[in-house]
Amino acid sequence: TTPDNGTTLSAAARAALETARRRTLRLTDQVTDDDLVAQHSRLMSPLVWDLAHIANQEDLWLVRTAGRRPGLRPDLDPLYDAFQHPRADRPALPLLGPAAARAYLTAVRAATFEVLAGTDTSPDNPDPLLANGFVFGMLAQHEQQHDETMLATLQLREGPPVVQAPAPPPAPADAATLPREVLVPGGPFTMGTSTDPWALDNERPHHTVDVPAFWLDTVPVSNAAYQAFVDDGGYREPRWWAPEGWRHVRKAGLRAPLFWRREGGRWLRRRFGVTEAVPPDEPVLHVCWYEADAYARWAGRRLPTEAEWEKAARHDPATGRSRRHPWGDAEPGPEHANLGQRHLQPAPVGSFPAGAAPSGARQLIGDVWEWTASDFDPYPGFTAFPYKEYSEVFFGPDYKVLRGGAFSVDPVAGRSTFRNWDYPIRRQIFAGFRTAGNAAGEGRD
Ligand code: AVJ
Ligand code: FE
Repeated sequence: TTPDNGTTLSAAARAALETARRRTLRLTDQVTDDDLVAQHSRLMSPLVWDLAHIANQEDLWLVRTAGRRPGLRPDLDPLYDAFQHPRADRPALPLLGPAAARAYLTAVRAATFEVLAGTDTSPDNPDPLLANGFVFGMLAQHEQQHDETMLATLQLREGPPVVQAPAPPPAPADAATLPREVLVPGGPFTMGTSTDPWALDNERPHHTVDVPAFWLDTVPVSNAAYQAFVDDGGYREPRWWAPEGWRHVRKAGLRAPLFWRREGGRWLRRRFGVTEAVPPDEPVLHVCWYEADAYARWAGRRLPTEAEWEKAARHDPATGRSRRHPWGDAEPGPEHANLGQRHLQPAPVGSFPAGAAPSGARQLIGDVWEWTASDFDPYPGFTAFPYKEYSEVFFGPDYKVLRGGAFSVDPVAGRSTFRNWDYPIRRQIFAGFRTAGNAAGEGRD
């Protein structure tokens, strides 16, 4: 549950920063220096940029801002400012090399821990950046987001594998007999949070939203279900697609999810350097918003709105309260959700009965990010904190919201209020979806 004093939050911040750092190093320790500086995709930075950017943001926010120290390399700020250089241009910048980037990470981290040890992280600290250790939690979440980005870069990279992890456990026995959909009763619920200590600005403040009853898929859409859409000619049929989606399908020549390939009459899929038959019972992955939207229309369904998704993931009809997670307020454990890069793939649909929501929906947290129907907009009463470039500059119709987090996401960001966003054409993120349907007049609570 939520830690409630400075000591607990200090220890939690330290642990979260250490977990992220172990992952940062693990993701890159099998990668050669040439590979670290290479551009594996124009959509991504060279990995060596991510490494030094992680260090530079920590230098800026923890050493200089929280610690009021001169910092280690303020001169590097322009080079590692994501807004000054688009990803495609970053390989040409005079970046720190791999050894220098790693040394920068280590040096900043030593200073960070000195700052943390001297910081009052109790809720009473009048500085909102320091109260509850917020800025330390924010930087742990920042690093884990770049760990996810680096994992996406490694997925795009051609060549033999440089990351491995054990497969998740097989689906539980009841996975085959779950109802196709669950009913989420209508009525108001509390969306967002004003109290979660490390919730980011876009998750705040909490507010009441009246969500009519709706049906939601019990589990994410599987590869088998999605393949039925592909095999039915879904990518050749304009009526399933939003107009801009159809233009994109034509222009980009989309025929199936990213990393799928047709060979000898069957679908193969490349994952982290290994090619295998598409596993039918895994959630579909690497589809863009337009593909998710088209599939839903083909299936006679629609994507859930962001409010519907969050209600399904948090609202407890028995108490009227919004929980932190679908299963309750307990921290995510391995029995609840596939998070934290323990496995480098989603678990089969129907996994994690212990992580089910009150409605019976499973896998809302972990496994795959889920596209929602909604644009990335601020909640009523939103204030940018601590900087406009985290969320505010992205608000508007250009971005669609994703919820729930994938196997790539650390538990530090695996809460049901967390919001992710991307362009509706993007497929390199670890995104799938589930569908919804109206249930007018049914089951108001
Ligand atoms: C929230 C995943 C869209 O990667 O652009 C990283 C997270 N913000 N550094 C991104 C982020 C600043 C952000 N997303
Ligand atoms: Fe960043």
